[in-house]
Amino acid sequence: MIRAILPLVLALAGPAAVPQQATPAPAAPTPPPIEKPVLVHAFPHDPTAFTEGLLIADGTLYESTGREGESFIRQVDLATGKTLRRATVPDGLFGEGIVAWGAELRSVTWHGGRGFRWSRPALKKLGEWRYDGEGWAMTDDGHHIILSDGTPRLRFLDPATMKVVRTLDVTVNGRPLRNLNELEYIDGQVWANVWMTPYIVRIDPATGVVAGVVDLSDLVARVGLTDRDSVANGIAYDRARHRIFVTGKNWPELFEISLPRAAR
Ligand SMILES: [Ca+2]
Repeated sequence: MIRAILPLVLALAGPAAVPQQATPAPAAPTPPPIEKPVLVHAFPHDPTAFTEGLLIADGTLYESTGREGESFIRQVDLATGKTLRRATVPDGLFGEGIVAWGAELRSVTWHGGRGFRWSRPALKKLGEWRYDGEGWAMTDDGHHIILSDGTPRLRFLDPATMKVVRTLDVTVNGRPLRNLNELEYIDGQVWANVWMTPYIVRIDPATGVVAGVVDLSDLVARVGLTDRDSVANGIAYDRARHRIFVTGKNWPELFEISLPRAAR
């Protein structure tokens, strides 16, 4: 875990000191601010849920979970954390993220390029779609579906065809930032959990530059899990009520958070 965190920490720390040279190096990019969120409210969360995707659509919370044999698409009651409906990801695949589009949820799986379409809220499987490479998470900006795959490159898909229309290379301090995982589009930025770290990065969707880092360390400490896989993952935005929710894999709680106004 330490090794996984180091690249981001090093990147955030800015360029290493170098001996004075005759030719000055180009100005380094300004490091993004690191922001501690305010905890607004804690809700129960199913500790068996290996959270891969989280979203709110039409006031309803949906969650997808991973691991073979434990991969589900769920409708969840926010107040109690109870599963209201559940669909099983087919064929023992490792489920990853979900996105709501129209009257559907669409989901991806880790390996094999198999995505699925589900009705909502009934969660009946409607069909399948394909993509290249791995699938980690999705969100949408109202025009395109955005797909992460663990690399620094986000794919923007045409929701009608699910084909790639553009890509976005994400950088922090001028360096590529890999392990982009769960996504949420919030007020004109793409938020992404960085896998195996307590950080969410806020990405400018025009440039790919990380504009801010949300540090969930206090919430990680609060849940106190020691399993190295029980990382922060899952971001949902209630667009109607401007509420932001985060959780983690097997976390017993799901949190509404806010950022200090100055950070937004
Ligand atoms: Ca999300």
